[in-house]
Amino acid sequence: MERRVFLEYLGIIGGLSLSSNYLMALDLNQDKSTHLKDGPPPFLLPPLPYGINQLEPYFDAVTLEIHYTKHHAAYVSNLNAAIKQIQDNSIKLDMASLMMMPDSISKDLQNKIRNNLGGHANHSFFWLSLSPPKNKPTTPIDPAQYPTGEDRWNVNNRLEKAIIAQYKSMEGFKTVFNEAAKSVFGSGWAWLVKDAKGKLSVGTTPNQDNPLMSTTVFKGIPILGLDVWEHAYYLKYQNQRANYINAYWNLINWEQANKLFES
Ligand code: MN3
Repeated sequence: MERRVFLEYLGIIGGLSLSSNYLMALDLNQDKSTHLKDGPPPFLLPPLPYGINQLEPYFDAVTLEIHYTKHHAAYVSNLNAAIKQIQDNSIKLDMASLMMMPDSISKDLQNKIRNNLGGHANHSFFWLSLSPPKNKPTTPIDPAQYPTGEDRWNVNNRLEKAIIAQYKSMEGFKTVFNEAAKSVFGSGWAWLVKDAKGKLSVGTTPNQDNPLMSTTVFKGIPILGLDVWEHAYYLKYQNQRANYINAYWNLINWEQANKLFES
């Protein structure tokens, strides 16, 4: 799938239907017609769909800027460096193919691709899964007292209905998701995914692994994903990961999550 689809997904190209799933949305691989002549086309750092300070106060601008322009950008450049080393011309250099970790790639290179492709895909997805808060607090609030985020839920959406059917209530789901996010030892991600039949599950992946990778134990199609690496929160929240997780509920783009669930 082409770059156009990703741009559609971001809403940059108006009037066209949104892409139908996560991988199509994230496959940033550009014009494949040229890569056989010129080497693999580079993956690109996608634009942030909001300003760097628009997720305040929940995600602060300094952390977001470093996260996006340093961490995410490094995954992209390291990924591009790794795929340049792939010797096997039969390997397709798109996200879906690379996530299957082709056997003909050396273990060392597989690890580089796993970490950096995962880092690139997960962060691209993460930025898209957030949106600015509607009602910003006008005075500083202790993060332990942040709102619950339930003003962002739309219980008429299919996703929220499916969540309530499976987890009894949105609050019940929130508890399960928060516990998963808190349980990640070291660095990793918490996810809400669906299987091929639309059944939901919550789980985690270590490091930059992704539920779509062949190497991952927890599998599914991502609907929501939360970065719980310390680089995502430490400047603002220090060791209080639970406060960062609570803040996240004020930024979840449920409209988009619902579109992914329905696709
Ligand atoms: Mn991160």
